[in-house]
Amino acid sequence: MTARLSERTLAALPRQVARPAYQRAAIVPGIVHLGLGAFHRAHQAVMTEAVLGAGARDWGIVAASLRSPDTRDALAPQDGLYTVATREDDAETLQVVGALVGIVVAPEAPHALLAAMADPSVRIVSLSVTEKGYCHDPATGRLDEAHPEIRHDLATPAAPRSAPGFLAEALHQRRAAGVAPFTVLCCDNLPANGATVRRVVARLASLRDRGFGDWVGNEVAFPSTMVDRIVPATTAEDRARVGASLGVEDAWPVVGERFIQWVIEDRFPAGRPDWAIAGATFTADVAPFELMKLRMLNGAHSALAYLGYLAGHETVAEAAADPVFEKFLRGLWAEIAPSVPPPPGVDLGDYAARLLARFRNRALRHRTWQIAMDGSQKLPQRLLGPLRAARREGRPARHIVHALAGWMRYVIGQDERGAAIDVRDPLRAELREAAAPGLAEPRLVASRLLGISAVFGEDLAADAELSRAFQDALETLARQGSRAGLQAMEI
Ligand code: CS2
Repeated sequence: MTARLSERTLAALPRQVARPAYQRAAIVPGIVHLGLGAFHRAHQAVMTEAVLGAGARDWGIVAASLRSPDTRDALAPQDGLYTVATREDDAETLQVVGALVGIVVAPEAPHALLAAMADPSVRIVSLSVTEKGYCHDPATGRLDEAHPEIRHDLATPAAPRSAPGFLAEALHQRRAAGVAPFTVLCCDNLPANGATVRRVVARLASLRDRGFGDWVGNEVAFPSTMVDRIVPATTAEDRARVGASLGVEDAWPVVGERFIQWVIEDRFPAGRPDWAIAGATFTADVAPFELMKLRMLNGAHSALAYLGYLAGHETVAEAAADPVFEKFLRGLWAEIAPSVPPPPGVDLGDYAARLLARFRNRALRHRTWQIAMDGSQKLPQRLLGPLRAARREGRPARHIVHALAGWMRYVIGQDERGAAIDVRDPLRAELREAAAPGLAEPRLVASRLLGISAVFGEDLAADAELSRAFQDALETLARQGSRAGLQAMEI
């Protein structure tokens, strides 16, 4: 049996594998991170690793899984160590990261997690819990007060389940103990993510006690961030390949592209690591970076996910290499770009060209199915924002509408060969009900889905011309299929 990656085996790794350049035992936790997924481990943890490597000691990360014990079970026997494999086509580099100095599984030990968050040495609580983890209404960005986890957390605040519930209770404990609040650092792809999380947590807090809600709204900092690195779910093949290169087993490495970007609003009253040394950008205004990334990158990703999946493309790299899709992407970007005020020094044409190259990275198997998940939570900021801007300004939006119709076609739940699609979405029941008339009645399905206000708000369904455009697009997709439908688009 091969040995396992751990403190003990670290010294025996091949020379070219980067590893912690500091004494891990001397590191004190300064950050609690909620959401121990692949993205965090390849993004914020890597940037923090560089800060620790440069000599800072007080920014170790205690990371918490809010659901499953799987990552803890994989990493605990490895002393929290794991590998980041950076791949671009044929090139690969490996780095073992030591920044995770503690791992908690929230459902097993909610009190231990709260104690870590309430510890005065912790000055930042960061999050990557995906869009749906905030228990908000995606169309309005407000707390969904009927959400089962929110109802639970209001009934039992001292043993929460949701991310907002943990934030509210830990802040409550700090306030009661006279400890300054931590800064809440959202690392998810939400629009105006700092302000959105502030609104959600302050509302939850005020449902507990009005004065507490005001305190959260006024005294706690929620800087906004734009986060970017493509990090697909790790596969069995990735594990085997990384293990072979290391010479020891790593039960859960992560694999990502070389590109990494983090733009952070510089508002950390309790202090922060100097992530700039790892390439992060601190700025007063994240909004233009965030709009560009959510709309140009994530919007195109979702379009490729639905239309690509339907066309039989298993990965983004496959879809983006298909000339029919490339042409579609160019048309989509041309419609999205006018809704994006370019951040200082950025040319949107160059940005789009770079995105196409990133999507085509053959070394990543980023499944279209993975990105297709949770569309109801993603589409408002990715594609509906640009659609509203186009309608307001009288600009064409055929590609945007077609991409959204791709989602509608996808949630009908049957692929082009008649096989069932495993549609994952917190609104799955509602989507399934709306899409029930199925492929036989695409026009009806389009208007029923458009009527789901948690996704589309009230305004889009009221736009008669737009409703017809959705009906036409879904009919084309249902009749002709995704790829032939794109070919038939007269652009
Ligand atoms: C993707 C993102 O899964 C998805 O919805 O669009 O995870 C994307 O890969 C990242 O935001 C890239 O930074």
